[in-house]
Amino acid sequence: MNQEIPPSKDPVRTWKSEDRVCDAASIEMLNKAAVDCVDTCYGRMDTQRNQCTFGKNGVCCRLCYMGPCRITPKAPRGVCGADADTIVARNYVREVASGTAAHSDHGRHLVLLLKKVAEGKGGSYRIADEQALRYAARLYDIAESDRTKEAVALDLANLFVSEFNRQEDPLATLKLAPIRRQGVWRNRGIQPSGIDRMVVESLHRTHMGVDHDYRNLLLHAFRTSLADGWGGSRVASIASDILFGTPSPVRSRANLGVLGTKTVNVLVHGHEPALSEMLAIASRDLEIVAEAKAAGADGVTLAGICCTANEILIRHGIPVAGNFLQQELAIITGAVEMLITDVQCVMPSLPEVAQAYHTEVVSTSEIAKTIGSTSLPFDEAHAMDSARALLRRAIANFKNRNPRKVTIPKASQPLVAGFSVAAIKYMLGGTFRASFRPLNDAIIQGRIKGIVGIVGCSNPRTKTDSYVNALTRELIQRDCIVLKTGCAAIASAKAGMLTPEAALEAAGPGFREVCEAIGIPPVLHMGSCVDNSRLLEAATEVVLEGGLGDDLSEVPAVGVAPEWMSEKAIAIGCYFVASGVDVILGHPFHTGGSENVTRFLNQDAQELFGASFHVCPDAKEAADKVMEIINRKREKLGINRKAERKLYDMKDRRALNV
Ligand code: SF4
Ligand code: MSK
Repeated sequence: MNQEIPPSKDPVRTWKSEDRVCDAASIEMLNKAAVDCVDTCYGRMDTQRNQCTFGKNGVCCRLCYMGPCRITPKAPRGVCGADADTIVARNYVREVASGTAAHSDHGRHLVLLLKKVAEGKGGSYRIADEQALRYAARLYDIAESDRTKEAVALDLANLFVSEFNRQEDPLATLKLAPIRRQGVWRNRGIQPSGIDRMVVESLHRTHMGVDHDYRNLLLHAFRTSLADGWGGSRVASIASDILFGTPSPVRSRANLGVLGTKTVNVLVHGHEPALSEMLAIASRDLEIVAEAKAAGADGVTLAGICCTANEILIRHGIPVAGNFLQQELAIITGAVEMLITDVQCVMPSLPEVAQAYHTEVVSTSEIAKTIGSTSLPFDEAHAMDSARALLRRAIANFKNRNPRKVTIPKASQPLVAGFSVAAIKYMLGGTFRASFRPLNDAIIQGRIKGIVGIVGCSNPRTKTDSYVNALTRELIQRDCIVLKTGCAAIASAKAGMLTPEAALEAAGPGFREVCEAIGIPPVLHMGSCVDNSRLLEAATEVVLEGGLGDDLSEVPAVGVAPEWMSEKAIAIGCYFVASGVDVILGHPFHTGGSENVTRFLNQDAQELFGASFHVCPDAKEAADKVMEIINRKREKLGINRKAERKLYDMKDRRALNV
């Protein structure tokens, strides 16, 4: 069924696919898009190339109807008198608030679902991981012994609901951070109260005529982001693990080659796992498979795009079709019967792309509709019925597939994903002595130099996945363990970096020994972008284990967002910095119009939180910066001596408790 793609015939296109994307599957599909006369984000990036410098520098204000106002050397103040500092800072706060709202609303849905399950009104949902539930209850001082799991879940769900509603008290979840970090937040006056209140307050402060002090505004941006990372996102991950199971290492594959040539292909795309969990179960239902066969297919292939993909990958091993910039390319294969969307990172162009093929785009969230897609709101009370109905609709669409329009790329790579903190602890220490000790020891001995979280999106302004993959290779070669989430994790999967074998080939000598002894890939896939809170959870475990400082700012750890694009990424960056972890950005925020705001984020934050933002447009430069930060922290901890090279024998392996 695969067809050869001739070179681009598109007279308008002035670029080559291989200059815009890295992997073979994406190159093939971008070439096919040209032949099929289908527009994609790469073409639209060109038509938008002349981007507004006022917007880019953050100096356009349209907060009231005396404006819009733009700041220039000749017009240094808006009509109301706001200067560049105020305007840039207000725009930034709104970005952080939007990112926080997106993650936290996702968290809210899961918390409300947990509450329904606890009350016996959860329909097809149940508590999948009682151990995770009881562990979480203990973290929040909720009595759990001699109580039913439903009673414990109800108390926990109610506490989580109150995290959204709190009016004055700080979030209860803040206490999951190291004690010293909690003190930093208290002393700086940025302990967030209720998540909803922080977002509302962000909008209030940035309304015309309220908060004009850029420093006060930016402190609130950090405070709001903490309500995300140590609030909405954190409870989202905890509730997901309880409802759907805590991820543990699982094998699968990634890239468009996971689509079936003879199966009904159904893709899930977005972020919320409630529906996709049911689809994962329903797609293996014998009745559904039989119906697919009756329709002339060999069965059903369920795969994912973006973070919904990550959610069902890390729990069920469902393959990943692609990351953010492959959502249009997946439809262009001509082999997708249905693309099911929920919320966030869904391009409004999808129905238009789908018009060239037979794909039905179905939106399932009341709050996320697109003209041209079929709106079938997901009925959580009858979740399994909803999932089956969607699959049946996709099966019915199989007959409309046009073989002449189908090209499924061959490329797909094997991977291991699902490294929750509990799973890492277990791998390091076994069931009875699960602990981060071996990791801390490896860092102290210098076999591992530090921990680097590489996270975030892909962005058509640069060659897709190229920075992420170059940086990842560079860092594991320099003996850093790399933790990944979101679309950056999928980029590594497509590049074959999520296998234990990748360590043998690409890791530095010290790190390779550790990977071999434990049997882990050099790059650990920890989940979706809401799961960035898991990275801070892991860093907290390192602090609690001892020997690497008392605070997150002392741990040799850095965050990098190479190809980010979303407001959620800004919120994530802020909560990393406010937590004491330096963050390197592949491209800057829209804050260049204010020297003061830029200095606050890139320098002053260091004084306040022990971490700040850094901008490195080049992967090699970013790797050097990462090592500079890590070595500085190692120096301060007194562990920056050269590691003694030594191969692990059986005694050493036993000492690692594996
Ligand atoms: Fe212009 Fe001030 Fe209104 Fe913004 S708030 S649009 S700067 S007048
Ligand atoms: S999906 S926010 S493009 S990581 Fe989470 Fe990917 Fe970024 Fe969306």
